[in-house]
Amino acid sequence: MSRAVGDSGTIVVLTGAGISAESGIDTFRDKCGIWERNRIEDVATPEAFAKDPVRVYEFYNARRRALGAPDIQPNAAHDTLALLEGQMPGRVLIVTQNIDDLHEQAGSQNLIHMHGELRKARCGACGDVRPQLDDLGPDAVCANCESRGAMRPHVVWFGEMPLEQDRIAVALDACALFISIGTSGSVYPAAGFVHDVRMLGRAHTVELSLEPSLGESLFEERHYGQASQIVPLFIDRLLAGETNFGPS
Ligand code: BJW
Repeated sequence: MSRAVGDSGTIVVLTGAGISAESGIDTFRDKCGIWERNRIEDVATPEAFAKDPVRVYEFYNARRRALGAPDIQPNAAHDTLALLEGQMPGRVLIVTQNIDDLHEQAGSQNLIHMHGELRKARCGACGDVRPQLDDLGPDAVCANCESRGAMRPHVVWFGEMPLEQDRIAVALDACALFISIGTSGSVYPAAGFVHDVRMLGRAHTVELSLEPSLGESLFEERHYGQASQIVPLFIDRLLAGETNFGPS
């Protein structure tokens, strides 16, 4: 039986790099994306960090510095999702694959960073996670356990377990509406969420992106264009009650 979003149904929004593209943050797999300039094996695996930590530190330091530029601001898609949460308190969860903090800057509060956060560092020895606004390097000392050289970017590399999977699974299980925004659908487990939701058969599934993802055919509703345009359009319709996702 499907659930109506209009009364008490919950919404899970999965976001990817595409939602931040118009804010000036590079995507990974588009033309001129991050993986065209860097090999994953060199910068985004635990093995890369073990082999050449300085290179990996510098990869993330450069991205952290870029994120701090004054012109990097949330765009209308981030803003609209924060507005949606404000209009439907307690009923919207954003699960972002992004390590930028543009959702927070826009005002979203119920948010999971499943691939970590660029502005945090984690101690590999004790697991302590702290804000990290400056460059990180091999001499950093953990403020909790005082280990030297164990601090790493608080990000999830290939082969590592994404964060808060249990909480995400509960939310996917309960949701009435699943919206995927600006992700290519190439990285698991996020790429499999739409399949998980469809298997349960209770939620309406929507893809909003610049172009069809690898999982395109699993979405019941699809709209393609710039996130700053298509996300506000879709959310406006949702808030106006102009969408009908099934009987309540
Ligand atoms: C716009 C737009 C605009 C542009 N408007 N749209 C099952 C099957 C096969 C493989 C696996 C599997 N399960 C696990 C794996 C292995 C692996 C994996 O998925 N490999 C694939 C390559 C096949 N997954 C993992 O290793 C994950 N871990 C895991 O599964 O653990 C299980 C485990 C079990 C037991 C023990 C241990 C572990 C971890 C994945 C970590 C991914 N990390 C990265 C880097 C994070 C830090 C960083 O940022 O550096 O996360 S990789 C990178 O890809 C980053 C992103 O979050 C992620 C997804 O990318 P995203 O967001 O989709 O970006 P793009 O560039 O791909 O797409 C952008 C989209 O936006 C495009 O579609 C554009 O069209 C669109 N767009 N402009 C709207 N203006």
